[in-house]
Amino acid sequence: MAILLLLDQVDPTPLETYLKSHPDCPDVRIYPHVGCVDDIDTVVVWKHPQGVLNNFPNLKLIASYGAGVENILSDHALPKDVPITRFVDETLSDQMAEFVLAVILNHRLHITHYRELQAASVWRCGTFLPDRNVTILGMGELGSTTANLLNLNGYNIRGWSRSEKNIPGVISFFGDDQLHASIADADFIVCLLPLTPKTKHILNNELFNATKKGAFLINVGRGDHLHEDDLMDALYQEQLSGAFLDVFSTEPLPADHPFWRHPKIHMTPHISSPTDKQKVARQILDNYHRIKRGEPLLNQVNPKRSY
Ligand code: NDP
Ligand code: OXD
Repeated sequence: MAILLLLDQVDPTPLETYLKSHPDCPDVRIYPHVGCVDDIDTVVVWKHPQGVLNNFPNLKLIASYGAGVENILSDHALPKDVPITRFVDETLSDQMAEFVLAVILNHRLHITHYRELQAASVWRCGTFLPDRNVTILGMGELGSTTANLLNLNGYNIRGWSRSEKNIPGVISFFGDDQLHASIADADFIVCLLPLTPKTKHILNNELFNATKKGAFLINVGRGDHLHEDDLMDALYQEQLSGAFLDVFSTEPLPADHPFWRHPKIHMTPHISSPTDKQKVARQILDNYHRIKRGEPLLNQVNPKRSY
């Protein structure tokens, strides 16, 4: 039997090498070089071409290369009853927490702004922003680790999730009714939600107007969490003071997209927490063997919840 790597926008070669470095690894193939479709019992996917997962009659496992699974769950030809796993990992959570802290510090301490002044040979001193209220939307693996790191650094944290949380130093808000209350005092809104039918375009005018004027948005979840026109509007109206975006509805972001040149938008190309290939390789193999032994899987997704 064989593992098929179906990865878009990710070089499959390092993952193939890490997988094959383990003596318990079966045959590995890289799409589109599938060979006999009957051999494929596991697929590893990232932004895979929609519709292809149905081509493998002996498929037993769909493993996401990353934490987000929206691309898998929205596949119209997703084989029924094949378990789906995702990447959950301490390093992934720690990287994200560090990234969000860095974005907040950059904004409060005006680091990027001083680089711009340097380029113009301008000596001008400002003061640090006092802003320390952070609301994190999504208090799962990444959100809760981010909350803990920010809390240790003296930030006041509110977290919003589906279910109530009991995390020391974090005020928990939960359910649709408490969304606006969770962001009412936010200086920073951090989106770490999964993309689901319920969270699509959750970062919209209604939400921006429920926060205090001048809040700063950080989207490290998914591009489709954001209603792009509403962001442009909120920045123009100064309801938001700025936005840091790591994820976009279309990736790579088209060259003519207005975000590229917007003075209040700071962007990175979906790098806030990359998958560690060595670690994901081990998780994939562990689940491969769990399936064979009929054991419960690590980090199995619940499709009914959509994340
Ligand atoms: P988890 O599944 O661990 O956590 C998701 C959180 O969102 C949970 O707290 C969940 O609530 C909450 N949630 C989901 N739906 C709703 C809803 N309708 N209303 C309120 N809360 C909701 O996910 P991770 O923390 O592992 O990852 C989050 C996302 O981060 C990924 O799906 C991915 O899109 C993104 N990501 C981005 C990366 C990047 O490089 N930019 C890297 C990795 C991930 P509850 O706890 O009650 O279930
Ligand atoms: C992920 C990502 O979901 O990198 O893991 O976006």
